[in-house]
Amino acid sequence: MKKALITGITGQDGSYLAEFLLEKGYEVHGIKRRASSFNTQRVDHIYEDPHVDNARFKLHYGDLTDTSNLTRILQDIEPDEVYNLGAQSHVAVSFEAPEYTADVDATGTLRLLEAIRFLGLEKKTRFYQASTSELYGKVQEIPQRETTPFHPRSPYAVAKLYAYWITVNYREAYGLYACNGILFNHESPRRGETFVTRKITRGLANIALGLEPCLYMGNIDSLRDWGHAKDYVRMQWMMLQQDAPEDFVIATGVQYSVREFITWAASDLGITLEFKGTGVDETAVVKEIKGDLAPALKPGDVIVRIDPRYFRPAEVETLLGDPTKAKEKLGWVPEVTAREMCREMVEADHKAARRYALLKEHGLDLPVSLEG
Ligand code: NDP
Ligand code: GDR
Repeated sequence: MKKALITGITGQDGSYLAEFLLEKGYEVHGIKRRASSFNTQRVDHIYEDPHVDNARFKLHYGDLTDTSNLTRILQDIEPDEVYNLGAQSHVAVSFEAPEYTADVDATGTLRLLEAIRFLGLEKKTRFYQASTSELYGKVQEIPQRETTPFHPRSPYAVAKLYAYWITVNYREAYGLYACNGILFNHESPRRGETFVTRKITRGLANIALGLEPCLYMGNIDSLRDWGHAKDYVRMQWMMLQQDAPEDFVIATGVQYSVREFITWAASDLGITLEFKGTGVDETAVVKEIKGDLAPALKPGDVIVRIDPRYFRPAEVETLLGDPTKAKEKLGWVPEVTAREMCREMVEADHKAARRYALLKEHGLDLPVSLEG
């Protein structure tokens, strides 16, 4: 039975990848951080009681900032595959916590690679690095492919640039089977609540049911190439099953604006929006409502406003990937479009909002965070 170790198993991708590998028959080990309250919601449904014989899903306490801890876990498991998905993954937060982001995202990757080498596992263990389209930053070529030069625009992207090159370096210097997946934005109902797509689907669902008054956004002209996380974790595994390690761009090849995503999400709630004004004074106003998904709203309500605090000190305005290499060499094609994914996310968030609304109706109020 193959063994995999996933850092970042409690995150969006980690949870889908763990499900995927369990279905493939792997023994799946994950590193989770100690937190003051439960942080395993995304993997609770696949958790197995460690007292049960032949449990194939195992969690270990650890942190990418802790070398001895990583080394010990690798020594105990001797995994066939390591998926390094753990990261301080929020671009805006990386401007607030640049040093921590570098420690986890850049040095953390080095710690893992060096532990593999130190333990003499470089001929056994294959390594996947969660690289990112943020490396392209101020884009030099449209669309972006494996050969497009990098120009990172945030402490997050600069940290990931180090992680990208140290992965290449360990492949070239020590013959490690190590690959970078240069993944463009991918989302799902499990996406963290402060990333833009989830902020929109969750925010609008809450507003539709009267749980929040308004959604405050940053740069809604930003363009992204959005795919579905389930499609993208499949590709992470495929990259480690080749004869020789290579780096791949994973994207859909289609780009939309944040504004379009807001329009879709509203439309999935039966709301037609009209954007009015410009710049920081721009708002989105309810023009028409169909169906019964948005009982708290009426035409004329302002439900989206711009708040400059969500602007970034340096923005990545446009990203569009060219996944030709992944298609030609690995036969990978994304199955879910951004439009379909938006609908799935709205449905999940509307269901959760209905649950909150019902609890509220019965006097069991729950806090609805407006942070994003
Ligand atoms: P998430 O933010 O959902 O998950 C990040 C994971 O990393 C969580 O499990 C988190 O733990 C863990 N983590 C954070 N800090 C540490 C640390 N110090 N030590 C150990 N683990 C830590 O990210 P995604 O699932 O969306 O992304 C997975 C990876 O892919 C990340 O590296 C991200 O940068 C990268 N990426 C993501 C893309 C996307 O569009 N989703 C695109 C390209 C790259 P906890 O739950 O405790 O916070
Ligand atoms: P990104 O994702 O920065 O591309 O990084 P995010 O969803 O945070 O932002 C996408 C774009 O939307 C704009 N935006 C806003 N973003 C947030 N979070 N909140 C807002 O209110 C808002 N308004 C507009 C942003 O400015 C940006 O242009 C994600 C992460 O998953 C990274 O880890 C990953 O590497 C990249 O995708 C690829």
